[in-house]
Amino acid sequence: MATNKDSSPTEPAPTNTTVNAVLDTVARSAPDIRNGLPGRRVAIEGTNPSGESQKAADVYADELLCERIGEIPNVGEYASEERESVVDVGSGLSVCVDPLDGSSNLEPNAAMGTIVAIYDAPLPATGRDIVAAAYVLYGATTTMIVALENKDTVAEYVIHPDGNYQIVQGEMTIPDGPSVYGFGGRVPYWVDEFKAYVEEIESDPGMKLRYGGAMIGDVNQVLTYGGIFGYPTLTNAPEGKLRVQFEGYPVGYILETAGGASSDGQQSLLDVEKDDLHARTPVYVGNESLIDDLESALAGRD
Ligand code: FDP
Repeated sequence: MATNKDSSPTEPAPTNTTVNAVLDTVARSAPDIRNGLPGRRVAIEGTNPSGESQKAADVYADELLCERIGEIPNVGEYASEERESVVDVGSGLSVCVDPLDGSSNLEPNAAMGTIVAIYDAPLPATGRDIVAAAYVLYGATTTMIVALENKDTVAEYVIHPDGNYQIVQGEMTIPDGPSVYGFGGRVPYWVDEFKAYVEEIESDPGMKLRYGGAMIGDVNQVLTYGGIFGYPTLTNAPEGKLRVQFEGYPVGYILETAGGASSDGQQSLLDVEKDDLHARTPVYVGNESLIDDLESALAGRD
């Protein structure tokens, strides 16, 4: 692993340059990840740190991103959902990656994503340490959604097969007038207050179910059409399934930057504080009015 030879302890790290380099690397790596999927759909022995089975593609995407991001000057730490510990790659910003979000969609050949969160703090960081977040969506085309600290809008890029990319929307905001919803977890394990909330959503004739089983695909539906996505607290898993550092903070940051809201059921996802790198949290993102209603509904819990 290359270390950061360019940084000097006496000079502040050029944050914008580093953030841009990380995002550029992720975008240019997306076709390599996509091209690496055929033949890597099989499960391999062992599990990731959260106890979930890994596909060969999960490990491939992680190793590729670790090597490339680790070479970027002023990146200090790299962490991924697929490895137990933080990798020390120099000094500077910390980068958290979910290399292949929704990899159980590999076999049915449905959408997946790559998520990246950049923090100006050692890991595990807080949601308020985030300086940029992005996700690649491997759908019918490959796109990338980017939210930056120094801008208050979200941009969408199309990534071409050669790794070049171009902006298609510079100021993407979540539309008013929500129309889609999708919630994960087995329904029998939803808490009663959440079930009642979902019934309200379903009774709205303007709302349609959109659930594809990969968070990034489902979140992008919400960012595109307006609505709500949630992977909720469950009676058998109060913290839900999704990971704070790798999934909760970046999607919360992106949806909030796009004018929407995020929540763990009580507060913004960006205010969730966990000490463990692989800690989980319930995740709800969408239009502010829907997130407000959700928090009110869950406030009724014992
Ligand atoms: P996957 O396990 O396929 O990687 O965080 C992982 C994730 O997918 C999310 O992308 C997705 O929203 C969720 O898990 C799906 O979980 P369920 O199968 O329980 O719905």
